[in-house]
Amino acid sequence: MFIDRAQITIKAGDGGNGITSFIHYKGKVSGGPDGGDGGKGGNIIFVADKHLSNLSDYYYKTKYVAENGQPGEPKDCFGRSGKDLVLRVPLGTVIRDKETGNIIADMFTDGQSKVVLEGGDGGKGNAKFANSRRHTPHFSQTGEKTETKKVVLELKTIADVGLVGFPNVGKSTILSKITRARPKIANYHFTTLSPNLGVCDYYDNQFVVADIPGLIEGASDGAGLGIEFLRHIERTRMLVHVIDVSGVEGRDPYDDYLKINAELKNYSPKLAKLKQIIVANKTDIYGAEEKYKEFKKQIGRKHKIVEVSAITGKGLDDLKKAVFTVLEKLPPVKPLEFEEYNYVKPDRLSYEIFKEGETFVIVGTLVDVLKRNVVLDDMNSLAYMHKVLRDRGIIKQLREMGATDKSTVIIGDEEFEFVD
Ligand SMILES: Nc1nc2c(ncn2[C@@H]2O[C@H](COP(=O)(O)OP(=O)(O)OP(=O)(O)O)[C@@H](O)[C@H]2O)c(=O)[nH]1
Ligand SMILES: [Mg+2]
Repeated sequence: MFIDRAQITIKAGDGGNGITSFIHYKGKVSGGPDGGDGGKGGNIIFVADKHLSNLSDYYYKTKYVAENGQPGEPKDCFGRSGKDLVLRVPLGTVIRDKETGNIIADMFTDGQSKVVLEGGDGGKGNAKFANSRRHTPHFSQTGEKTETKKVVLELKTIADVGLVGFPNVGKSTILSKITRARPKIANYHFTTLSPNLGVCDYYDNQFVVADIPGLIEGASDGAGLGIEFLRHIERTRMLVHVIDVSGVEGRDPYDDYLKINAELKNYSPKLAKLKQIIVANKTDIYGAEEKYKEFKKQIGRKHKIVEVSAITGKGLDDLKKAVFTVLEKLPPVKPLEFEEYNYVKPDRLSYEIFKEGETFVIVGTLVDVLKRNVVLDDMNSLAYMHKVLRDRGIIKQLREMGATDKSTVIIGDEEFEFVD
């Protein structure tokens, strides 16, 4: 099955807990703390892979969880880190945050990788909390817990040229003649159900052509196969608008032209504004000549028209040349533009408070941040720290845990008197 959109839930690994342990000698506790740190949780990493053509894997399996970090061990041993989970996606996959709709990444080039979720940090073992005043800390830090995230994967094919037109006008036939692609071709509507890609050689140059299902009037309201698949030509540089000028199906070529453009515009005004070359196809059919002349007049100078017969091959070299001449003047396909995404862990500023008699020890990532930002002999800096402690509810929590004027609060390597 061709799947070009999927919604999955991802979660990076939790950090392993640090542990509390003391040096044992012949079965007796004899010494200082030796509890090791927990390992880091595995990341969720997306990688673009040119060998993949659609997102079907993510349709069947929708939950992806990276491995957790292992807890620390005695003798100062670190817990093993969780393995990263690598999710391979086809080129052109756009990853979005389900909740905000923001683009997280556009997986544009083969091998490109993006860490979308970072594993939780391991907790520190009690060995890390020992210092000159605190020889035997009886506490260790828990590993950082990670949260799940829902992301939407959407394939937006990367191609230079998009073939558009009514069903059965010969789009797939043209692709099969100017590239080595072998799409299904048949004399009925909606033969093509998912995009086909082909590479067209033009002397020493190459361009990628995307053939998509046919459009009909009302497609933007869901008629026929709808307009969803237009996302596959959304980032093309130009369109080749294929018209059956023989009128064998009883429609008027110029009317077809207007209707397709109206549907393109309904999907996206930007898509409708892309440069178009018109291909007048099926000119081998009896009576097509007359209709073509009329059609050419109606199009006037709006677009370049190339007269072809995909069946006999007439005009296909002219078509390649016309397409290449336009492409030459256009910038290459570029990744989507979006604000750079950097995942911020929700509990980046986590902390825990441990009580040891009249002493309260605050540990956690918040402490690391404070340590970096606070200059101890600077009054403003200390006031800032007090504000952070108050804003985060830490002062309140300390009071609830029984802190009084006589209590000592330890933050990192520093001791403070508790001031309410
Ligand atoms: N006589 C004639 N028949 C053609 C020509 N080009 C395509 N056909 C025929 O038209 C029919 C439809 O061709 P396709 O290439 O499948 O058309 P399509 O536009 O891809 O159709 P959908 O995938 O349904 O949108 C097939 O029977 C082709 O053999 C042509 O230049 N002349
Ligand atoms: Mg087709």
